[in-house]
Amino acid sequence: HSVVRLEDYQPTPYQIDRVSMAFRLDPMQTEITTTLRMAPRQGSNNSQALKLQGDEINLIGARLNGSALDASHYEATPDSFVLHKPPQETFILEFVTRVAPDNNTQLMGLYRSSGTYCTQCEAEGFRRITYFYDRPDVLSVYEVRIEAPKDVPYLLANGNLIDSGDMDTPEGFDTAQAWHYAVWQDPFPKPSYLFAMVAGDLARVEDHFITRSGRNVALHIYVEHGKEDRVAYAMDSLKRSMKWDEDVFDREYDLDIFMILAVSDFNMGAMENKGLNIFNDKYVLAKPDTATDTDYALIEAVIAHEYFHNWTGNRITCRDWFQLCLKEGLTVFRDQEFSSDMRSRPVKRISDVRQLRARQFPEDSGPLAHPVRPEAYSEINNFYTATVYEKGAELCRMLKTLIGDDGFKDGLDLYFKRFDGQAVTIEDFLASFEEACSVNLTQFSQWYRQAGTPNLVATYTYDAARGQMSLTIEQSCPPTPGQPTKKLMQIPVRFGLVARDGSSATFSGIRDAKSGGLIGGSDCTLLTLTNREHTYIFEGVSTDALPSLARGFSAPIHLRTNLTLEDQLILVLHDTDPFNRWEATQFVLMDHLIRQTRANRSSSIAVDQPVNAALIEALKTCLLDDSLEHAFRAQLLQVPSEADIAREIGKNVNPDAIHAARESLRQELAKALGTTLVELYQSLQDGGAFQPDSASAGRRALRNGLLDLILAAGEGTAKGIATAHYNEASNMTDRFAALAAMTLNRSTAADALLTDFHDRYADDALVIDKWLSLQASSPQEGTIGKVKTLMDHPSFSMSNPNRVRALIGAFAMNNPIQFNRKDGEGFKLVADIILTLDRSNPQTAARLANNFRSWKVLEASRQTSAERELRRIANTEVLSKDVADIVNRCLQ
Ligand code: LEU
Repeated sequence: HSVVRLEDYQPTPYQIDRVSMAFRLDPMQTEITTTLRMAPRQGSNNSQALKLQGDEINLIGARLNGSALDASHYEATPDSFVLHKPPQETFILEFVTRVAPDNNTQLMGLYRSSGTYCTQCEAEGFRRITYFYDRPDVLSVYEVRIEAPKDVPYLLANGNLIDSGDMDTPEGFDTAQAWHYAVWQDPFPKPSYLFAMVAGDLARVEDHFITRSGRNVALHIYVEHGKEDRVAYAMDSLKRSMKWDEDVFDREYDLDIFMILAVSDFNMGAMENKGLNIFNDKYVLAKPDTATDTDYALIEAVIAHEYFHNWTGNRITCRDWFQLCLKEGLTVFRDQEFSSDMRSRPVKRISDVRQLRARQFPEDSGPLAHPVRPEAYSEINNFYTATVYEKGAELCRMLKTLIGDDGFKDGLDLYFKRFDGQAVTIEDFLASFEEACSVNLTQFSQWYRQAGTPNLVATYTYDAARGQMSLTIEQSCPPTPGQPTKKLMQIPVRFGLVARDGSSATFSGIRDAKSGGLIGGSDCTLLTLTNREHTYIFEGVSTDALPSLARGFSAPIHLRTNLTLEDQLILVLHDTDPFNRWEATQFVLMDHLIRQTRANRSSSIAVDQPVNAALIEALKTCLLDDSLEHAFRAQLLQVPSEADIAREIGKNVNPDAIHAARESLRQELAKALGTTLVELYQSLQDGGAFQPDSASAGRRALRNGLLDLILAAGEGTAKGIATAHYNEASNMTDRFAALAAMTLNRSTAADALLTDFHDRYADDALVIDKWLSLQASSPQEGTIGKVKTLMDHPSFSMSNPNRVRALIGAFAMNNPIQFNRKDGEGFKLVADIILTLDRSNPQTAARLANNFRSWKVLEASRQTSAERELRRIANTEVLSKDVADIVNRCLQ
């Protein structure tokens, strides 16, 4: 398969400034007439042929300047259209193409979901509708006419509705059926990936938003009939996003209407098409008895993300797909900031870092590692990754840390002003900050070019006699595919000092040990690493103190320090940075887990390591500290995940030993904390009506986290508590938490409640997804058989990506011991499904294949089984480019 390279970028020789399209809708034979107004691009070599992209295009006819083209003038295949002698001034090229939306199982281009016609064009779906320069640097104004029978009442596209009405039934259609049409015009030039068209028999929920300049924007959310009562939170999130973007980023909405459509068949989360966002319904629909607090938070974040794209993505877009992080990294950063303002900033930071470590760190340390701005790809769909999105967001956050809040605002304002209406690069983005803030970001830009998570090693010593602390920090970055050696990075390290006795520690200034130069005064909170090694001398340190480093996770790095367990426990209790309090807790827990895992492996009879008594005391203190948010305390209770532990161990991983270590730690913690857990649990009961706000969600999170830990100690009285928790729950958050805790802690009551849960929600696909995921995540030996059985369950469907992710994705992602089974059956099951799914939906199949990315860290026998399955996939005769790319990179 051919590789696309950043260095080969060339603008197109022709431009397309106007596109008009007419869709005559039919499930099996939609006819699309596309008219392109084109002209040679100024300064381009005009002798070049005109070559447009297609993908499975069925061409019915082509016309140039109104006359039919005969076959000698062009060459058309399903994948491309070449016009041999294109005119040298403005010309009109017209195509008639035909597609069958009902046969489109890839869910790219025009397809139907539960009867609704919809489109998905990012990244390269538009070329499945018509021939085009299907790349983000070709910006055109679109006018779209949609014709359909009247039993398809809503006809939508980007921009503003400019005309609609009745029409004659077109020739060849049943004359008993009346037809209508609508015409939409989008005044903003856009790339083809932002095109959208929708038609369906839907329910519409309406609201409006008045922008700060007084524009009244109609807000419409379209859902399946009967789901209208699940839209309120999405609508509320949208209005809050619109207001927040005005207040915080000075960005106002620019059309008179903003529409969202929720569909049940969607490959990804959601799509920011101009004025007409299309969403996976999972990120729109919520009511208290079907959605959990996590669902509510995700809806808020995804609604915001897609809305924020209107400026970061749509008004200013990417020059090419290598620049994907330009819009995605920045927009994730923006949605994270929004959620932090709406909810608890420290807790949001903790959960984002958990995500980053769970999804991005394994990517960055394995065969699929790539820079935030990659330099080559063979299938762009495979680069919608945690690295581009989440690490991309971290780079924006670091930039803000380095140049300060005001500088960041100035740089962004310049970026918006200078590049509005353009398709640009990361260099353009960084240049805005360099110019606005007079800084040099050359070294910083390495973050976009180099893959891999940098390692920092920090060593401190405290000299009481001189009142000095010396702190040495060394950086390195491991090799990644194609990048054996790395350049030094610019790394912001936020810090503070924490006195050993918990009082506040001050210092008078910081000097560079080598040059003696002053780095900062008594108010300094940021160290900026640029060399391989720095030694800082803190002078006038008031009391025996510890450094608290990388506060708020100030860079996406892996940090080792010479802080002892005792030192870390001081941070657990006294650090004023909530993130580092949590981080210190995780450190102490991880230390135990690593030792326990080692013990489990070295002897056939596992010997439980004693849990650090001071840790138990510290946890107890935190749990009972009412000055700490509930949600924060809930985070402290969550033991590092099995994947976290595997990553920390890094090689020769035995998932069974890790699982057992984590189980035994949870059990020991639960026993040691005993009544503290139960009493706190009981005090958190709440009788009021469900509210989705952050404080209420935090209280539920703590109560549910406590229940989970109580169950870990063994069934005893816990079974009764958990069963009551399930039965008496007044909302999905609590009911599902009880079910999950019982299932994952192997309660004997779990099976009966799983059946009850299914029967209560059998008709509710999104709730049944939770039921599927939970069973696939169960560590029990029988899970693999259960997953196979569930694939035959009437609720499961291989053609719906949400179902596939719920069952198979959860098995591969959330069930380390069953997916990585020693007998290889877990790998085999997932490989079989990848191969089956690849025939209908390669994009979703490739996503599943990503779960093999950490196979090389496993112990030898498991590596062998994983490799066997990867080779079996790679050697399959008919394989999509998507899956082949992932599997071949995994094997490299
Ligand atoms: N641009 C989308 C997003 O907001 C992704 C797309 C591929 C559906 O993440």
